[in-house]
Amino acid sequence: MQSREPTPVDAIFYPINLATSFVASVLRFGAGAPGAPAIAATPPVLYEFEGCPFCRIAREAVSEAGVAVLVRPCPKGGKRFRPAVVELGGKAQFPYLIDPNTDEKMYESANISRYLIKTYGGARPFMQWTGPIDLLSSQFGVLARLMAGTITIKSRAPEKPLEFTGAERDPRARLVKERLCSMEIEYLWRPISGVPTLSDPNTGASISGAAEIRRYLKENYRT
Ligand SMILES: N[C@@H](CCC(=O)N[C@@H](CS)C(=O)NCC(=O)O)C(=O)O
Repeated sequence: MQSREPTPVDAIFYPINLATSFVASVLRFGAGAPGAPAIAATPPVLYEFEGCPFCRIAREAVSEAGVAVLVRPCPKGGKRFRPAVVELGGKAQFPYLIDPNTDEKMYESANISRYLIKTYGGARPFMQWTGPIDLLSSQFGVLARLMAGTITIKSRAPEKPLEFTGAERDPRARLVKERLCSMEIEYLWRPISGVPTLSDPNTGASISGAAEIRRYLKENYRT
């Protein structure tokens, strides 16, 4: 069930969250605009977490490539998907990408970015031309959000992955992805511009708007 009214805490903190998320987007000079949509027979799987500056670089490439990916969030201390990365790749390092369409598996944000662009299209994300500023500004972006999406929040795992649309560059979408990440909720991410939307095949719910989605996640999946 989704209540209509924000709690007083949400009403106070949401505008602050939105403002600092906007700062994070500005620090990236608006990088992460969705490119032309690309089709993958099966979505590549991205293991990452929002509070990781390297993972942002990989997510911006996902956006640029316009390809939908299955995100398996791996915040620090996460138990749901982190172990799989160690098992599959040999170490806990993020981001990590698996593409079932080509059987490619890889660490390293630069390799992931190059691979996605080469395989699914788009141009090299522009921040990568800035050399060390790329990582530095991504780190500042993490700090602007007080490292949101780094630690876990107790949650119940949905049976089927949720489906989320929103652009990497969009401050509202970031607020949703941070929440999904901390709750270790797997989701099919379609990097598309516009108001963020969430569909939940487990309940049939369809929600738009970041504040509403965050509330839905809290009410339905927090334990
Ligand atoms: N050179 C790697 C660095 C990746 C990296 O250091 N990621 C950090 C998170 S920001 C990590 O995996 N730390 C170990 C952990 O979170 O357990 C890249 O560009 O992907």
